[in-house]
Amino acid sequence: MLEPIMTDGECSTLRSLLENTQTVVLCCHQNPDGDALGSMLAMGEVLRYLGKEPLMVVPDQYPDYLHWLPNSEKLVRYDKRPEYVDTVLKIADLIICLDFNAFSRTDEMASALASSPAKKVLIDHHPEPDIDATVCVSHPEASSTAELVFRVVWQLGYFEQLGKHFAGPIYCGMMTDTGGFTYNSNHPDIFMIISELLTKNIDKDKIYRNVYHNYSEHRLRLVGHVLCNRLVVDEERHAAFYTLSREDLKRFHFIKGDAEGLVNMPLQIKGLKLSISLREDTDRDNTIWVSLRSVDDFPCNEVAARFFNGGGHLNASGGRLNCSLDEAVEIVKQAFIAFEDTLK
Ligand SMILES: [Mn+2]
Repeated sequence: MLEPIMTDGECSTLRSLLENTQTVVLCCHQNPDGDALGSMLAMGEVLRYLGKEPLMVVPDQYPDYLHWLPNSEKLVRYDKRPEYVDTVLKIADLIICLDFNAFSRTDEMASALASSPAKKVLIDHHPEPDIDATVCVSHPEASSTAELVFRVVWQLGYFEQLGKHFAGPIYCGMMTDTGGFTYNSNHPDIFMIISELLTKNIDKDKIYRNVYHNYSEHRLRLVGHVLCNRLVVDEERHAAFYTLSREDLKRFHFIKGDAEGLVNMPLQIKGLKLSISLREDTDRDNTIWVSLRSVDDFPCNEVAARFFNGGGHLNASGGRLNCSLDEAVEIVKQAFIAFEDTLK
């Protein structure tokens, strides 16, 4: 039913890597999201099925709404235990890179990954992979890395033997990277995969609630505050932005994950094509985290690359500025003007 995603050669190379290596490290990008963690935990389950206990490393903290994921207590944070992870990376025979396309996306962990003698496998859906991998499964058109992990496992023939601790994280990754299957999810295969996952007795409604109905009262009030007081809509250019200052974050007891999904909300305005979030870092001065979302064929990744030192997908991108919030607002206004022909 599903088209193979790897060539026969890639498939047998990957099988032999997975079955014949001893020390395996799984890793994902910094600020891990549902897709990064879901892909990693599902892959961890595959290796456990093959009789190995992989080291699963996240570069830094992951959001509270993902703590329910099975086996997440086994995740090791690189920012907390760098020496330990470095030691394992030096003796590892295999590193599986999930949901990122360049080592720099793992922040502090990048040099240890690059210098490790281990063979690398890349499974990812970000464009232009820049990692020298023995097996590279890179498909920017895929809904999520979790979908790719499913397809890889399906082709390897492992799926039947796996259970809900594989299926749940895969569903979580696919769901979160498509906004609950509301964008980038029109391919019929996606729903074939979901129907296979459901045979493993996952509770998809519970997974939805775990992820999307897991907010504090503060988060809800922060959303109200942003939409009411911080959102600036450029009606003429079909674009909007908002700011989240450190003061705002403090006032609403901001914790990691509280801004999740907020940047999509302005796109609920009829005709709006581009939404940009500017968030001041909670600790570092002059660091603004930029998040961009767009609809249809408007390329927010081009805006991210040209104005915000970033990049990403056509409809979902990110970036970072080293300046004040006021200066960042000026840059957003310039970006709206620069892209006005495409926006109008
Ligand atoms: Mn992803």
